[in-house]
Amino acid sequence: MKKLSFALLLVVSLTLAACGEEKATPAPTTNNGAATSAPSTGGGSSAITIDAADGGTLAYKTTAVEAAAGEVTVTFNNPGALAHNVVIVKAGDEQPAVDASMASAPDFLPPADKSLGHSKTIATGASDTFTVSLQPGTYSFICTYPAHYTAGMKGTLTVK
Ligand SMILES: [Cu+2]
Repeated sequence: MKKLSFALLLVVSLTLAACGEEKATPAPTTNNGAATSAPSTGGGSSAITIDAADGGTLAYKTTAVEAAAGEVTVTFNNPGALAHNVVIVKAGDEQPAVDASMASAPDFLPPADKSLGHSKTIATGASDTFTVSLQPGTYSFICTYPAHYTAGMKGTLTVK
């Protein structure tokens, strides 16, 4: 009898969910997109994707992204017409990373002590994946190719 009423309840709630667009259900976690990639390394791992803007725009299409603390796999896609990169820094550390990148033509990437991790500088149509280990906090992802950060090529990475 108990089993029967449970089954009935299940059917009723499924029916409600199917036709009612129930708003009471908790929001799905934001890293559902990671489910298809990479075997789990035992908690605290997540995968994010950052896309550059199309054409000659000095911006990212992705302007804000969240990740779980720990090892974060970052996939960077560049559909734009210009070379771009993704450099992860703590919020506030953007300009020193940009300044330190100017000397390293043609890729214009910062030295190891000026960023927490970065992609390669990639041309139009290319993608690159890298990993970075992050504590909870607020980070910026920026393009250190000359003039791109100044023009607004930056986004926010929130790690929880
Ligand atoms: Cu750029």
